[in-house]
Amino acid sequence: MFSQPLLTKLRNAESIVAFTGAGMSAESGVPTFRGDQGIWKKFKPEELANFDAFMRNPELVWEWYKARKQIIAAIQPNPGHYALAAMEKHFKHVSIITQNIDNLHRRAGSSTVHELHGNIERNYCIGCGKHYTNEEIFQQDHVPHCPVCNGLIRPDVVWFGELLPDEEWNNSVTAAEHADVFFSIGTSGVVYPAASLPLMAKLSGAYVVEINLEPTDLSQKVNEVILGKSGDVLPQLLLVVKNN
Ligand code: BV8
Ligand code: ZN
Repeated sequence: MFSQPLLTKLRNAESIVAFTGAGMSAESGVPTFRGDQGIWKKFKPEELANFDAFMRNPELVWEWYKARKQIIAAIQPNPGHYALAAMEKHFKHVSIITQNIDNLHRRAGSSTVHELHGNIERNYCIGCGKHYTNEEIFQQDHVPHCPVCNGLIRPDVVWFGELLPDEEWNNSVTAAEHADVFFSIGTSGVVYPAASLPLMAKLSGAYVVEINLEPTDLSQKVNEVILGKSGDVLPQLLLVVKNN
């Protein structure tokens, strides 16, 4: 499953980066975006995951995010998440750069996680910026409002047309540029600027490996493609690293 060049790169590597998308959490029960039961099947991204849609119809957007919060609160990280967390014992630097808002990498024990698109466990008031937990907003039925300024509360995620959080983006670019081996895991690589990171890493000399159920737009541009479920491939990779 793993080529000799990859094993050699891993043997001499100090910095490993895992860039993850919805496919990383699929085996935990989080619907992917573009898969057949994908959540985008029912709703188009521009309809829900953008600020104008929220201001136009906050009920609809909140109904959708509350449903996703409940799904994510009821699931666990999968063996893929735990394998990436365990990699920290075998390399000097292991960075997770994720497009996922499900907090599963942290829950699996990864210590360096750059959340490019936010985190569904956080919320904030668009009026005064005050932060609220899911527990606090679930006390309010319908659309949660800020008890301080009565502003609308929104999930702390990045919507289409919104800039990514500076610190998360800058830390992700730095990690990509210093990676010895860069894994692109369970992402279709269609949403920017996140999708530009694997090539940024390759241009900086990283050995770039794609792990996905099927080929993507990225497959032609990386050094190695491993077709399979991340929940199967990553634990096997950890075993190889342990004995490498
Ligand atoms: C911005 C949070 C500046 C919210 C998300 C350049 C070119 C074209 C368009 C643009 C561009 N630059 C900017 C844009 C616009 C836009 C964009 O990229 N549009 C796309 C659709 C073309 N980008 C933005 O708006 C970004 N902001 O650029 O600001 C700006 C401002 C004004 C005007 C212009 C620019 C903000 C983007 C962030 C949006 N927020 N999420 C929420 O979740 O509710 S994006 C969301 O969708 C995810 O975070 C993720 O990024 C994306 C979904 O992609 P994936 O995670 O890859 O999931 P997908 O289902 O597609 O694929 C899953 C893969 O896994 C598949 O390949 C499958 O085969 C595989 N798989 C499945 N199971 C498994 C598996 N693999 C392994 N194992 C398994 N078990
Ligand atoms: Zn407020």
